[in-house]
Amino acid sequence: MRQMREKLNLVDIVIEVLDSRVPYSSINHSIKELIGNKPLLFVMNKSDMADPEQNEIWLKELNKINYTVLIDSINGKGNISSMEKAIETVLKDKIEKANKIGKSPYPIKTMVVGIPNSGKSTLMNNLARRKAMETGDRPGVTKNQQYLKVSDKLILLDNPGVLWPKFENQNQGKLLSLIGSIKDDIVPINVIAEYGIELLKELYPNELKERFKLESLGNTEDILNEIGKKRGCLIRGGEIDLDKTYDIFLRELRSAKIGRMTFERVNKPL
Ligand SMILES: Nc1nc2c(ncn2[C@@H]2O[C@H](COP(=O)(O)OP(=O)(O)OP(=O)(O)O)[C@@H](O)[C@H]2O)c(=O)[nH]1
Ligand SMILES: [Mg+2]
Repeated sequence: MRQMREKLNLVDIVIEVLDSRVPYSSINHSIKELIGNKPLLFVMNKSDMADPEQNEIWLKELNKINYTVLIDSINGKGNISSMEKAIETVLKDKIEKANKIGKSPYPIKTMVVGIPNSGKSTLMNNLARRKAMETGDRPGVTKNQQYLKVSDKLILLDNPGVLWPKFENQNQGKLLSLIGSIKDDIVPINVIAEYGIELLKELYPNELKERFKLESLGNTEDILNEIGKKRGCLIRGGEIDLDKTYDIFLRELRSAKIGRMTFERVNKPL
């Protein structure tokens, strides 16, 4: 946060990269406080892993808070132009003002922020059409701020992912662990997996049943045991290897193999 504050005066706009699977909990409200009046653009990333219907609902909802664009950075280069357009829309007044006095508004300097693993560096690589930034499917890949010149019109500044100092409630921490934005050694893996099962029972019961060939959905412990059995996670004596089961379940959930899912609902607190 300190590093971001130091660079704030040098940029024209801040892009906050959100994870579409947790649209509300991936907003870091202390960023808004930090940047004050600096223009802010929300980008709903990883939309290809989120529930398509919920994507549209959340896009409308987030637009009530702040200008928001929905993109799918992995598939399709069409997103690049929608990003560029969104940046120009948010900076419309500034660009017009500069043009009026015959000054170039370019290059637009953009600071890219967001929770760990939301896809900031990937988005930057896509915008630059080359793999300039290191990316990886775990939180904490980017460790330092780094500039990337996309073109004569656009310069981006990557930042390490940050979480806010205090969660609104305990479930928020579990939710961010569930999607892989918090390192697995922070919240115990059984707690994350059990929370995941509970959420799926409520929001996506059919997908859960289908993926693991479950006949019915009983209590959470039974479901995890059943998944372990179905996947052959056994230790000597025929007991279920629960650690292995948690790992399989979380891996499949995080990679959207169970289905495209959004874990938060508009107007429904965690
Ligand atoms: N399916 C899908 N995967 C994505 C998308 N964007 C990024 N990813 C993947 O998500 C993982 C994290 O991407 P990064 O770009 O490293 O994320 P980051 O926000 O820079 O992460 P930190 O630097 O650790 O904070 C990588 O495995 C990417 O391939 C997306 O839109 N869809
Ligand atoms: Mg990164």
